[in-house]
Amino acid sequence: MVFGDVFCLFLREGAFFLVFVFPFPIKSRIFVKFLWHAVSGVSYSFCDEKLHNNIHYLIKSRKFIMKISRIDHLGIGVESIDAVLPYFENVLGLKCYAVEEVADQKVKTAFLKVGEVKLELLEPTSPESAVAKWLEKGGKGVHHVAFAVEDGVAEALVEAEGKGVRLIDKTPRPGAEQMMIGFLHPKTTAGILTELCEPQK
Ligand code: CMX
Repeated sequence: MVFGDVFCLFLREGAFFLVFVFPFPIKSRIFVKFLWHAVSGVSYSFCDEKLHNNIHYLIKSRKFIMKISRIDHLGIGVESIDAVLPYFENVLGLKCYAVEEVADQKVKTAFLKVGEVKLELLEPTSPESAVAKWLEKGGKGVHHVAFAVEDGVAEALVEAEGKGVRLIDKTPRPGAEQMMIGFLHPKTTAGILTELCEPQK
């Protein structure tokens, strides 16, 4: 056993002891979050990625089930935003309040609000775009459901992976509307391409 292995073991057992065995019940959510960040920060520096994820999960799994506060938006895949916008605006009476290109996803987006929930029309800007491929294979209508997460997308992704969900994004990345986003693979999410999101800090 090299020093690194012993150190990782110490970290893992230490985290377990602090969270599960520590005689005083840890009531404070802030304290647990602080602890989690401290241990995960150290584990990230010294351990391999899998062990780091295990440490994250171990600590989170005690109490933290990701907190979904609402559906942030429904992503709707379309060939052309201009072609479908009249339906949403002139028939449903919704208003498009923003158009934005998300270059790394190779899509143009248009946003409309329905109460708290947004509709995100997604038009591919390249045949390489995930949305273009989905449309090409006959996809129509709702492309993904985006849930707003309160406790952080990074943490939610780690938790989801720890529970057997396949990640498309290992870490959060910038999406439209100044959100940080992460996708879960539809094969492990009841067939629904799932996005987790939170406002960028
Ligand atoms: N909803 C449900 N299932 C979907 C899907 C979707 N939107 N897109 C693909 N799938 C299914 C396919 O039907 C396929 O199922 P089968 O194997 O049974 O045929 C499977 O997932 C694999 O699909 P694929 O066509 O082989 O395509 P890829 O594996 O290349 O990509 C996916 C699929 C989900 C990984 C990819 O589309 C992706 O990374 N999506 C996330 C990113 C994204 O959609 N970005 C656009 C949104 C931009 C934004 O909101 O900011």
